[in-house]
Amino acid sequence: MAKLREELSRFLMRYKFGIDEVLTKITILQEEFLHLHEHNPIEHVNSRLKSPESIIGKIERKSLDPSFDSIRRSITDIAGVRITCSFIADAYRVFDLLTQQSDIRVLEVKDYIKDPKPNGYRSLHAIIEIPVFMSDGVVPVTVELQIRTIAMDFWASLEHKIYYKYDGQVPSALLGNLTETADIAANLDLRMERLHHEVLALNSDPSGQETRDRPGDPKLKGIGSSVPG
Ligand code: 0O2
Repeated sequence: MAKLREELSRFLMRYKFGIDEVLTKITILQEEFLHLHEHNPIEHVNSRLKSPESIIGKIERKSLDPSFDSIRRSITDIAGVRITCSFIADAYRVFDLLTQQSDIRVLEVKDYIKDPKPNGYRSLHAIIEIPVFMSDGVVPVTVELQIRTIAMDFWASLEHKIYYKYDGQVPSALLGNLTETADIAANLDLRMERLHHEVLALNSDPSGQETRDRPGDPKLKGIGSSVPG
């Protein structure tokens, strides 16, 4: 039992170091943005290491072989980092800045901003692999990245609380309300981003003559057309 505990804590330690590596990269980006650019795309960052109980729960739910090898291959969210950004374009920018780094390997991307879940959940997810240098060699560690806006994060944390309060059996009226609220939050994101661009344009042209959206902004294309104002 003592040996198993020791092995488990060594196994989880790698994931903690994987989180540390990703957080260092994010801190560097944040500090660089603070010094060199007017706008910092990152609002806040959270990280979490999955607890042994939660890992065991997932092994049971997914009927996985309980060996470390199988857990490493099948459970990709033992290490999780969530980055909250001000705007949708910032979420994609931070995603690119991180995933284009040469020591990061992207294993999977799920873009729930472009394709929201049926309940309205929006977020940009990626499973990445990052090298961790241990005393006995280098180990690739998988980390789940979740990148989203403040509005998406606000909605997801409320939905999460409601889901747990009702133990997954959320009344359908409440579910409908949640999905509607997710659409309102998405609309808020678009309007806030549009406002932000208008202020930027005003700053670059104080005469105020060029206050339209940037026509070529790919992240706003199409999705802004239904926004009133
Ligand atoms: P926790 O406690 O946040 O870690 P998986 O079972 O993880 O392999 P899945 O569902 O294919 O499978 O992964 P996906 O879609 O990338 O979602 C993983 C995580 O995204 C979840 O982790 C949540 O954190 C978040 N998430 C996904 N869908 C929703 C949603 O509808 N509402 C909210 N609030 N969060 C969501 P965990 O393990 O569920 O929880």
